[in-house]
Amino acid sequence: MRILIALAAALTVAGATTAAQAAAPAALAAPNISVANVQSHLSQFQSIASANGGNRAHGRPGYLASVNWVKSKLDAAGFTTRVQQFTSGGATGYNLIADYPGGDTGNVVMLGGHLDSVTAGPGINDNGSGSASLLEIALQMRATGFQPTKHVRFGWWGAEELGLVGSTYYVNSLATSDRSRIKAYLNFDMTGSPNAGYFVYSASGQPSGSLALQQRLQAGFTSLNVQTELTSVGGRSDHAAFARAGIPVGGTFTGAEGTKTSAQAQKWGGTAGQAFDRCYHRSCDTTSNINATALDRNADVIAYALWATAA
Ligand code: DPN
Ligand code: ZN
Repeated sequence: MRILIALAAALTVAGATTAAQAAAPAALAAPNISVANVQSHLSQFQSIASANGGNRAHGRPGYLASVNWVKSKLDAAGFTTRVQQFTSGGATGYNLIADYPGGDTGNVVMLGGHLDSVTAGPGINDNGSGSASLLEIALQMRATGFQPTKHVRFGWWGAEELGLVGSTYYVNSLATSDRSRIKAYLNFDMTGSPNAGYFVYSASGQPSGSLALQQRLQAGFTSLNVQTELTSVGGRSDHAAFARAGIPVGGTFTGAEGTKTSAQAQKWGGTAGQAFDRCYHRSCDTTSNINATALDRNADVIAYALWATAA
């Protein structure tokens, strides 16, 4: 699905064609993100887990293998990547940071999600889903020749499952000046839950500027004719450190161990009285534990929000 931004319409003043309108493209289109490509990245994460004792957890070989694989794809697409090391629970952890060349480095839009799984399983929905979607969107920036005004940076966080360790380490490692250059952070953690809900992070209680991000994500779902609910994810994912630093935050989520109500099942389909993700933090969080429609819609909404925010 493709989401169009009606820029030309917004520039039309009383039927007059302004110089700006004449120079602008008819519409700024975020690319339609191929869910098949996202699923192929998920298969890669599954293979990495299978070859490394069944998981991609902090301190286990499947985690570093995940970092190295994502990094190789980004390097080949011309991103500037770096691996940031930290220590947690006596093991070395890694964040992967990838900068898209160009844009105003004083005005940075950042997107991220955690790349580690729990030790119980391969972590395909949690959080292969967000990780794979962000990777595909990064690759499509390059493939479509997107040249945003703002600078775009991605983060794949380590040791989220140990208490948001990697993202917290990253934010704390930034000089005050670098922190103030980050104007928005968008987080994607679990975007393909099998019994999916469509949740957008609530801006309530978050730094000012978060409401615009919330509304942009809501608008993306509206254009796909998908109803959403707001959710307060609080300190349950990697946006928390950014919010504490005063950076506007937003994100989407398709649900974890919570139970879908009958009102939600009527709105979204799926099964009432059942968890959004029955395999949450379990060995069955494999490539079978993914709702391809939810994965697809969220990937398209992420792209929509990125193209609109960084333009
Ligand atoms: N942080 C997720 C996990 O890794 O377990 C769960 C979660 C994600 C909860 C997003 C709420 C919102
Ligand atoms: Zn988790």
